[in-house]
Amino acid sequence: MNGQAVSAGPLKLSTGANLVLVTVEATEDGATARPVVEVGGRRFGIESGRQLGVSSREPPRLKRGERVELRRTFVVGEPGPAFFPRLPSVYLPRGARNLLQPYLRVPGGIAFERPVLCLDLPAAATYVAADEAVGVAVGRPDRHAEGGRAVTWLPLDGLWGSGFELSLCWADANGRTITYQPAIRDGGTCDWRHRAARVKPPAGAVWVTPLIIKWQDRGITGTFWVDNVQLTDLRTGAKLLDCGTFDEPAWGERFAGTAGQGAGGSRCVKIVCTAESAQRQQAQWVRATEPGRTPVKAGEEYQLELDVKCDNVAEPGGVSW
Ligand SMILES: [Ca+2]
Repeated sequence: MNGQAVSAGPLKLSTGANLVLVTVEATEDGATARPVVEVGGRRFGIESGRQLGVSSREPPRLKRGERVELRRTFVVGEPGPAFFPRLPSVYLPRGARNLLQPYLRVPGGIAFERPVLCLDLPAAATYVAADEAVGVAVGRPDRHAEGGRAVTWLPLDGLWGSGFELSLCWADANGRTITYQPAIRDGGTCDWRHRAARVKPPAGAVWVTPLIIKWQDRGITGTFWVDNVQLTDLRTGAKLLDCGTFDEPAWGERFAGTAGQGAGGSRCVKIVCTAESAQRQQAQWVRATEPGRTPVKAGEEYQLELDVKCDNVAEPGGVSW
């Protein structure tokens, strides 16, 4: 546990991330391993990353002498009173629908695999629907009654890490910056994955320029790769960026892109954040020429897309959502 050998039996979890790693060796052919950790009266399988009884995934059958390593991370929040509401009991009108906004602190440096949110309510209250406006995609709910409680497991398909950011720099008619809008964030460790976000220009914006950035003063470390950045006008379907693959001739010789490591062996942007550069800003504008701004219209909606890959991208403070 957390790199230290411990005996089987009660484990003491500390505040923050607790990595439980179990090494299993099969003593006969066809053996399976299903280690279990019980936390707060709930049993969690180490192998599946989900609560037992929820996942139908079967543990692998092992050959005699075969060894496997199974692991799972438990994150324990800071002890203290509930953030909201600061009441021992909350009364809700019968028949009412109420919006519950969880504030979950996602520790930096943890690569989440299939995170699931457990919503444990009194039997009189049931989960209705998820509002994805907060930027987290919620998968199909798995609901069941459990000891007079209504328990719902919600797969969080879009709980991303942080450290990499695609920021949109919006500018007015004079080219003056109005704001930098964080549009897509990612982190942890992941192979190439496609990310998309819908955005609208803020008041007064007539230009936009995407910026790939690792912000300064946040202690961010790790390496990320970015490719195929595109901005689409959702009304007309027009693709607005002409330099988002980083392979376009317009980039010229002076562009320090990384050849051969992008999608399909193409050129991409690679940013390496070391401990020495952790407090420095590292960034790349998505524009092949100056000023390279893209015109936008007020009131229109745009889709921003990109491919990103991360290797151990960690932001010590993590992110909340
Ligand atoms: Ca490329």
